[in-house]
Amino acid sequence: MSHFERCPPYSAPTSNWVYASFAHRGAVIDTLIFIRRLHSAREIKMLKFYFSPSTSSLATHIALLECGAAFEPCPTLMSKKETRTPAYLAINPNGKVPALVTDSGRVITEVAATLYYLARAYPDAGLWPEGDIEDEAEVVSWMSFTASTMHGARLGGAEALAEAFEIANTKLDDRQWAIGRFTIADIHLFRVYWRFRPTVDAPLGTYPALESHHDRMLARPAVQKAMEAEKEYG
Ligand SMILES: N[C@@H](CCC(=O)N[C@@H](CS)C(=O)NCC(=O)O)C(=O)O
Repeated sequence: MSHFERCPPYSAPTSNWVYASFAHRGAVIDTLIFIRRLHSAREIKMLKFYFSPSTSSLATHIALLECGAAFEPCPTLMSKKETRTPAYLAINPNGKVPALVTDSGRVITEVAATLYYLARAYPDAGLWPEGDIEDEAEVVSWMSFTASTMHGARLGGAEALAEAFEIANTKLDDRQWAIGRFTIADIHLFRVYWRFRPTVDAPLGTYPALESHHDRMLARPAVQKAMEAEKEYG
């Protein structure tokens, strides 16, 4: 059975228990109980999450886990060109992951938009600086910078990436987190730096603020869990 048969576009969710496919059965019982409790206390949301391991969608995966969201993983492997199949292009005509499909059947694409949706849909996770207009604007600023300047720099190779890392390092300065407190901006920034730091291959100490941000992110359980879960898919 192909992954699209398992995750048909726009079909109604059938179960709350699908996250189990991400992990070994015995190990997920506690998680399932947690998700059940969480969703009995609030409006039930079931999201479909289209992803390819270790790509841009890792940011969305981390945010899903930070939020304790119930979701159905829909692996869409770049290595098998599954992002370019007619079935997937019907979900995201841009042929990129991530994509999230909400309960209502609406498709949300682009890392920044998926992170924003999750942060607002799960306010208890505290990933969005609700109500402080300057903080909100700064999160948008960081995510625009990460998506365009930083991620875009990969097309220019190591030199362009190094330039973008230098800017990010200066912007971070002595802050622990991008806007001073942990938000979706940190998840986005981490994913791009993590993915492209081997390309730049700079000696430790070149980007001190970015490096400690990276280590701080790696210490978060949601980051570790997302990375571990994605190993299953190659
Ligand atoms: N601007 C997009 C970029 C997403 C992106 O580049 N995704 C890549 C993986 S890192 C992808 O899905 N590529 C598949 C393809 O080009 O076939 C976003 O922020 O979501």
